[in-house]
Amino acid sequence: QKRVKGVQIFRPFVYGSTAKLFDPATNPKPPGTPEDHTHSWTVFVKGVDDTDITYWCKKVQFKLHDSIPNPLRCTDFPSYLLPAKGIYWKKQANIPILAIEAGAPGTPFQVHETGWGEFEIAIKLYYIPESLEKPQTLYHHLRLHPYGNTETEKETMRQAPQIISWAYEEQLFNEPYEQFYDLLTSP
Ligand code: SLL
Repeated sequence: QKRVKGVQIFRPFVYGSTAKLFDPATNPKPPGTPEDHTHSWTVFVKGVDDTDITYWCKKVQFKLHDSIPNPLRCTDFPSYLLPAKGIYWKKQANIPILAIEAGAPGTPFQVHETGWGEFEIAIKLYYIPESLEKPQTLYHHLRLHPYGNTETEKETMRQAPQIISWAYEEQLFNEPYEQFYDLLTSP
């Protein structure tokens, strides 16, 4: 296996969270949700404009706060292979560890949850086997409450229907192996 010398490939993606306060009118609590949970939220990794990223990213693991049941959530197969849109639970050692939404290519790797507090989420990206790249971890602070540098920014967010905290990132593959380079650059 040879690396392609002097070549850097960048692939853009978006990661982050979207959170919504429970509200009887706009975001009712699903039955069985614990009393102290105040928000529903989603943490995700996806392509820019919902483009497919599974040609380089094979799976994503989300490490949630230890106070949450089964805090290690893994989306370990491309969601577009699933037959229909919906939430799927994968049983591993009889514990449902995977909640992903199936759909067309470009569907995010994501986890939906409910809770009451903000915390840091470790997001581990696994690359396709051909890449011979080690997984990489990035960190996202789950935002449930309005945030911002100024009172105006916070006030704007207070008016918004949900708290959005998204980041644009570019995955760098430095001198990729030839086989991976071909996969990254084939149309
Ligand atoms: C805080 N340091 O005190 C943080 C911890 C933990 C949030 C926040 C539990 C949800 C569940 C939940 O929301 N934990 O019980 O499933 O703010």
